[in-house]
Amino acid sequence: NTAVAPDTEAQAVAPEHTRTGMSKASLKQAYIDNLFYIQGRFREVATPHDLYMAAAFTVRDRMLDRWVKSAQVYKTSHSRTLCYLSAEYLLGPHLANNLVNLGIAEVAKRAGEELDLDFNAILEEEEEPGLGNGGLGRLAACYMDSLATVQIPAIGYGIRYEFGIFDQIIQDGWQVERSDTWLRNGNPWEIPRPKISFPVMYGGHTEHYRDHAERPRVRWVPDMVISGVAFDTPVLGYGVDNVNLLRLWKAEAPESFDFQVFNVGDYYGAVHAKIEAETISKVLYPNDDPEAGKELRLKQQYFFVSCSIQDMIRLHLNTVGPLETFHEKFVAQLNDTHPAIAVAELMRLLMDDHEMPWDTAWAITRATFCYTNHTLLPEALETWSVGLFERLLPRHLEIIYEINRRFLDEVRMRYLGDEERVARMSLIDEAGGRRIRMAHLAVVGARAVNGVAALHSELIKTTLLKDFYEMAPERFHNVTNGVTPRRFIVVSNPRLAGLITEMCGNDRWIRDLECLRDLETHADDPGLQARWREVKTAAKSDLAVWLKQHAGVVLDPQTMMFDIQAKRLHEYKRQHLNVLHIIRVYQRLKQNPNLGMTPRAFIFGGKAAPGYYMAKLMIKLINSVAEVINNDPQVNGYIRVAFMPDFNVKNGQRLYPAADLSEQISLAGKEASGTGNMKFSMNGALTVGTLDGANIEIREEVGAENFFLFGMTAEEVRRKQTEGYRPWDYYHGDHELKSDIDLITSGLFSHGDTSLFRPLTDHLINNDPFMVLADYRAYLDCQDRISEVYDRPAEWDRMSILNVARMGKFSSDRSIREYAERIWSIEPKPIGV
Ligand code: BZD
Repeated sequence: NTAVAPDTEAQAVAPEHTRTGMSKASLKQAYIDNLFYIQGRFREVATPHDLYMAAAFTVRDRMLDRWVKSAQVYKTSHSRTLCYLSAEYLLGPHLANNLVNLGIAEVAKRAGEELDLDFNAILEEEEEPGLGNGGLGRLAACYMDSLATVQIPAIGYGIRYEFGIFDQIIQDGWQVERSDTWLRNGNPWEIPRPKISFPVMYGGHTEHYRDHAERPRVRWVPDMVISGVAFDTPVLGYGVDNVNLLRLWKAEAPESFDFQVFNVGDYYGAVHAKIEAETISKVLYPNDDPEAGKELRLKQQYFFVSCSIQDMIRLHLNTVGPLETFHEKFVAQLNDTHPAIAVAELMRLLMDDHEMPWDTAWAITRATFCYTNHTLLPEALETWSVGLFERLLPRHLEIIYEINRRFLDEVRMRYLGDEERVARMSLIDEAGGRRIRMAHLAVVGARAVNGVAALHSELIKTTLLKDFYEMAPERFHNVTNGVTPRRFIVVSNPRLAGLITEMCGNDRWIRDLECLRDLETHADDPGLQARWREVKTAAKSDLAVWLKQHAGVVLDPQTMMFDIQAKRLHEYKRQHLNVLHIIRVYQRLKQNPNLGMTPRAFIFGGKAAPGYYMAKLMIKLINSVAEVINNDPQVNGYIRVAFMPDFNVKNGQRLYPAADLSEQISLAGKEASGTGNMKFSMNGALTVGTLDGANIEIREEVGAENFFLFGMTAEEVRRKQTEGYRPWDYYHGDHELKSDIDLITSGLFSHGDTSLFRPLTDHLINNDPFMVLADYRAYLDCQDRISEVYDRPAEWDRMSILNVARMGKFSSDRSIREYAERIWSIEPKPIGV
């Protein structure tokens, strides 16, 4: 093009293809070409978004040859393939991550500089796909990164929501939700596949008949058919040529949709039907526990599951052949129960469409699925009313009944006369309105079940799925969660990544996180400690700048400890315990303004489910306490409180590097694993935490002396609950606790309004289901110890270095290898381009 003078350097590397070349000159030329030919712009008139798109296409081009090659290798070698079925993928921005995984982050940055581009501004321009709520959705994204990196052939299946998780803004201290319009400016990372499309049926009735050979058959006559269209996103592994596929389905009215034939004269009705079809992939449900009975949610689940299973069958028939070997080609991992209907769907397709007898179909189905549980909270276990199922998925209900009938026969045979056990294990909860227990369907239909941290997996066996464990203990596993160090160290914290690489002498740790152990020998080295601290302070400064701009709070990165709790707002996660500590410190300072204390910035981030009143009130409380403290000159030199609006992957990447202290304070036994705990610790934060979820394993790894432990154990919690927990006694038995709670109700934080926070304080005093009051004193004592240690920098830095050095276990690469070896039996398949 003529807009920019051709680069002489670019001409010098002529043999390099402009779409694949990795040299600086090629990248520059490709960037200018893309800006011109794809965006139709030259530099002088390009908008920031044009500049971003040109960068995205330049990077995407470099993934495509690897993608095609991977597909070829996987196909010709008939590779056993993992299909990850997840209703959520919380991917985060692609551009920086893909640059890192391609290994061209540095050269691209230099190319950008030479083109006079503001590299950071380009990265900031990307709108992240927020197709998930929290930990579960982010785990799916980390696993996609690791699957490619450890070279496991895999397809991630999910939903291409038009609106992802809402954007959070804070108004007058309250959370306000804004719709997330991530597709507004187009998505350069996806490739639409209009020809890969499947019909999905809903409603109607079934017909039982006999075929020409007098075999009993079933026909499902639906009253609605929509179509699912594939949108593919390449997922490149780090430092390898493997590119896996993330295939997300968009709901559309079927192609055969015919206004004339189906809706004679009813034009309006026809348009309505089209809209109804498209509604199915419109919006992500923003609850991180299932809201009972939402018909559209069940439609969404079945929608993506049906498309995915049909796609797997198509792939199998195209490559391997007979469906009898389906389970040898594919393993399907169910990410919680959201895709559990897949068990019935595969049965239906094998029997009704492919004429397989029940026993054969069942053997294949059972051999195909594995199920990951992510919660023990009873209110978070998914059930669907039989009535809704009958209306929406009549054929699946029949199949579920039949699965249940055969399964309960087995139970009866095994436990003669134990009808209570039969009722407990049934796929149908008969108590108070019949409901289908999706977790039971997943367990019965899967050959392996796993929890996401050691404690959680134990509790699954002893409580939630005890009966199932007794019947088939060999099917129960633990795979402790992990997170990808590419996004959560290399991309988020380049300064720390650089320092680690320097200390280790190479960057092998990025693919083998156990290499971080090399840092251990330097933990006491004052030289490293000083640089370690510099890196942390620089990240804190970046965060402080951002928070000043976006939350209007000024924090001092030099003197203040950054104490951060970032996660979904939930009573069991106990953000209010954190707030009680802040109020205690505040009161101490007010009583003794000369108290020499360690300055702290208390930073929060997290979204509340829009319908979860108590969680929203906790946000309001945090912001109200912030307002009082930050404006009180008597204390605000020592403590400040900030709420980061719109905690998402992108903003998380600002928080993790900047934390000195990571708050992981859920009630023991409630947090299945947690993954934020790992992200913080990997970035050198020390953890204050309970013996819950993966905290236990983090503490084991980093050493008890490098972890701030407090609170009851899961066993103590259980005992207290059975003995009868009385929060009232704690409230009256600890005058500081009482005075902290009373300060909330006094109206100090609510401009004199004594009723605003009542629902919260009353609930604590009278019910306190997550035992905040019981752990209060232990938490405060622990926090005092933390402040003391923070005042001894050499000790703190040593602990911080050791935390990072011992985080090898928490790479999602390790998790994926465990799944691959112990559960999936899938071998890595390297790709050589
Ligand atoms: O899954 C979370 C758990 O609470 C964490 O302890 C765990 O670390 C992660 C990953 O295993 N669960 C969720 O995030 N759950 C949801 O987001 C969710 C979403 C929709 C419906 C139900 C739950």
